[in-house]
Amino acid sequence: MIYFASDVHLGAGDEAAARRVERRFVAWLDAAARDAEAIFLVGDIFDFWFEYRRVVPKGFVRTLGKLAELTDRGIRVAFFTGNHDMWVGDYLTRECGIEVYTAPQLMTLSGRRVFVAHGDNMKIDGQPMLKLLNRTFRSRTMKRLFSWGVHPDLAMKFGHWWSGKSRKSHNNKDERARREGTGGGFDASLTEPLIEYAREYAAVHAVDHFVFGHMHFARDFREGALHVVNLGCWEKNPAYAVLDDRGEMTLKYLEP
Ligand SMILES: [Mn+2]
Repeated sequence: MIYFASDVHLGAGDEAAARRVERRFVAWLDAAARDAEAIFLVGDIFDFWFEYRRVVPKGFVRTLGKLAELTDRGIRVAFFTGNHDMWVGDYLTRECGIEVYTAPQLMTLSGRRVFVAHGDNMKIDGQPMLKLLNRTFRSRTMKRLFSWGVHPDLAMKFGHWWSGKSRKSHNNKDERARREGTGGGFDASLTEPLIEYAREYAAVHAVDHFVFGHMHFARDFREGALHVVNLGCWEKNPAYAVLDDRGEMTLKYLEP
């Protein structure tokens, strides 16, 4: 079995809330590890992460310890960076044995072609400001500037402020969707850009399943041969996906 989860946003909110989410995530990892051949973490696992050559952020010990334990046992762990944790360096690989991917991947898993991506930076041509921000934050210069010019405590303070702001704007979108009566408190149309991306990609590549995070809305979308799974966020809409040995992919919901 291969498991997929995203948008855990470890470290978000107050200390008690963050600890609750982390315990739950570690319990989920434990449960998955019973029959997991691989675990795919599809972005925004950390609400904010920035690592220096010799310094990593405080916290996350339960998660890091568990991930190291799983890879020591021979379970493959693949980590895709999201827009909140794009600054992951080589620490997770060297210390925890995790494979890190910074770009979307088309992989063969359980005999199926599976496209995996966090889902940020896709279909955002109509949003020049977002495009510019993405480019700035991803640039090597920005990373170097932070590494050498900003005290770690200050960098973390900025990062948490920025992450909180970004999550809030996401939540406001949900709130708007609720007011406009799309129901359930979440708006399925949020996932449309990614579904559109998948449609276009599938027109020129053979893909059995698409897996995305980012939109914080769990959705299992099928249209003819197209299958797109959107993983939910752990704070409000927790869900994960399982790819079984026959190559079937299923979205499973957890209690919010
Ligand atoms: Mn997210």
